[in-house]
Amino acid sequence: MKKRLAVLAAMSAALCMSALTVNADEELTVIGFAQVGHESDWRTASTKSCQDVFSAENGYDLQFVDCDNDSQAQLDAVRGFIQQEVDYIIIDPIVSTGWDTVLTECEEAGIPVIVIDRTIDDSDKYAAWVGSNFKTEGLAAGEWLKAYAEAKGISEINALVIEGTNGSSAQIGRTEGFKEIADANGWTILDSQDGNFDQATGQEVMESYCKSYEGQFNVVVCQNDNEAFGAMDAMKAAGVSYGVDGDVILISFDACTAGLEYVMSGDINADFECNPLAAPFVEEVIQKLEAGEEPDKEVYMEEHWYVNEDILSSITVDGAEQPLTVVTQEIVDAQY
Ligand code: GYE
Repeated sequence: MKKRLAVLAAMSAALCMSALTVNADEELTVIGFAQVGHESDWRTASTKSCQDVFSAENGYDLQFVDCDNDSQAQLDAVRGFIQQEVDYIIIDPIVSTGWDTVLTECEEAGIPVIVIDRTIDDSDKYAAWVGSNFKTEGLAAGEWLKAYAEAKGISEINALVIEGTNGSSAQIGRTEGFKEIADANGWTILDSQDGNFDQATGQEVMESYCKSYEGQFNVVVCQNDNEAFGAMDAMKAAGVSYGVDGDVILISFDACTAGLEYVMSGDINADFECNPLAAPFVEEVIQKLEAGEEPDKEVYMEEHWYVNEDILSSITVDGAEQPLTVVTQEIVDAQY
């Protein structure tokens, strides 16, 4: 339901309205956003992207729910939006299954759903999805490691993986992609455990890995930067050296600002970007729906692969050649 801008109208006399693009008598488009939680830098950037685009100044009333990684809370949030009769619902699904019933309820209420970031894999009752190909990210990490190991004369790979939240499409895709390359090259994955996409859990998992696999691993793959930050603390405490000058190759995903700083300093060898700034593309979907047009069902975000050393210029992922970018201060400054 469109909300009258009564409050803004009252405020308009006191405020300088010249910067606002919305007139006091216009209606706000009400958007319910069921966000995963606040587990990572990536997530903070994703939330900010939505808050920036779906602001009152831009003509929106954003109803934001932080679901704190609780799938039931996320289903409840969506049902709450249906009761509120919002105009659109944005869902970043914590896990990829269990969605068909609630999406049917949205459909019956006539509320279009836009899925962002992680995918919903057991229902197609949504207008559009905007996000990343997580399997491609995992494949890229594997292809980079293969080329890097060859360039450095490393013949044996014994890897430890710290996975993202179990059942999320980001975890499933990155795990599958990396494993495909590992299997094709006869690498050993010593262990692969859930690090919940957060720093504290990443650190805990790495602490236990350092005890269980002491002296046995030469690669650590963290499925996001915050887990990598925790893993670095754990390795430091255990006396394990990592990064460009270390004994352990450290690979990460997301490429948030802090992640890229660690790539630049050589603590993380390679970081595979996942772009969280989806909201402008979501707005395009909404504008198409408002105009009665059919939006593309899938919109992929553009992303880059970042490294410290200038020894490989590209990798081939799924048949396509993709550049590797050496991180500079300029890149860090421009990153989300
Ligand atoms: O990699 C991680 C976040 O779903 C792609 O979730 C996203 C992941 C991202 O918490 O940092």
